[in-house]
Amino acid sequence: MKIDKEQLSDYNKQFQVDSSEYYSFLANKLSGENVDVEGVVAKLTDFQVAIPSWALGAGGTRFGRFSYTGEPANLSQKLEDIGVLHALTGSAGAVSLHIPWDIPQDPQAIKELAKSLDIKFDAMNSNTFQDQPDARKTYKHGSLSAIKEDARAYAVEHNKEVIKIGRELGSKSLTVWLADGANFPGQSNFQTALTQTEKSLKEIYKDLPQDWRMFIEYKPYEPNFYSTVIQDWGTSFTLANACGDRAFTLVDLGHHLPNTNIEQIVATLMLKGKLGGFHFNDSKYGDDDLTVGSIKPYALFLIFNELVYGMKNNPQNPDLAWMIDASHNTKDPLEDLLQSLDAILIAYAQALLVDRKALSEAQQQNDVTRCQEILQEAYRSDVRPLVQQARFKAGAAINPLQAYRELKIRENLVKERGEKTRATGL
Ligand SMILES: [Mn+2]
Repeated sequence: MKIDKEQLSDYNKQFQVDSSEYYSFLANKLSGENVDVEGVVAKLTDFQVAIPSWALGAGGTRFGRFSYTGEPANLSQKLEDIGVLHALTGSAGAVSLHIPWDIPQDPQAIKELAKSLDIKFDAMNSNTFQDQPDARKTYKHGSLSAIKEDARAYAVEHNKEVIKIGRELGSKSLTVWLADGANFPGQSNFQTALTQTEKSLKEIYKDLPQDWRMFIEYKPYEPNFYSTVIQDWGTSFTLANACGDRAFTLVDLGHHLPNTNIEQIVATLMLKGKLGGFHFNDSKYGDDDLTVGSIKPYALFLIFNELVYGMKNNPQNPDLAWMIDASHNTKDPLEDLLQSLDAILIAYAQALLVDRKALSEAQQQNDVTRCQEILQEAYRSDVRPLVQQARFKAGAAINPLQAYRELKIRENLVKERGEKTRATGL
């Protein structure tokens, strides 16, 4: 199903007056505080987040999966779902494909469909964390770090294949996340595993086209519970440096131990020009993959505060690849993604409002109270009118979630696809 602009502009009419009064009030207030309001809105309009192809269906846990009705049954339908999200929000203009779950059978047709929906192909994701039915080698004891040479070679070959598929589609980056690790002490030699991983990544890197980037994701535990080969940002950073200029660290919000200072990691990596990608989600305990901003919105704001600072002050760091990496066990996946997109833009808008000059002065004077107040002043601002204005300017829905429900999108998808379709994925 496709939403046309006219349908949305008709739908928006009922809110326009309210929304613009609300916006004018805030814009006046912020202009009085020397905020370039139009500049902020333009940045919000430009901000695009990739939707991963595995997030359009219901997720699951190791205890099971409950499908949602009207799930996309193939890649074209997944792109159509992202098209719906993009039409409603104006900020979901990219897809991140997972191989082999979403190998395009007809790359040209998929490219054309994506183009018609204004969707770009962001980072390609390889998968060496599970065996496929036709697998010739097993990843049971690791992939890029495996002690067996043939398993390593098989995993390297898979990543090269992913690059090949990505090239056909116009993607420019590869994300590598490894499940490799150990469940028990003594099971693997840490130094050997890291050495093998570095060798394997270098092999993949050799195959990386000149205009491509490689992102190395880290995670402290799960599915292995004693150790993970790429456990933290420092390990990823070391590997990225070993590979070369086009290899970067990727930060996934859920891939940290509780209370890790993620904003400081972001700042360090951007200073060193090595932050390549960013995966959004939220968590209470571990890699919970909950809706962005649903548990720790202040932490999200503090992270965005460093991202905004880095985007302005660190030309040595490339543009970032943004993606939502969440899972939806109980909610409608599209509603969940709309909530995440909203939370991302709200945190970004709040971070754009931080008075950096005043903050720097307060830091110079060691005025700790003032420093805290400056950040909280921005965080406590209701920036929703700015986000709504950005959407309105992009021809999207002022209130995407409400529009999604009132336009009965899920009901229409069920009518088109049936109750029992099931998205590919875990
Ligand atoms: Mn991730």
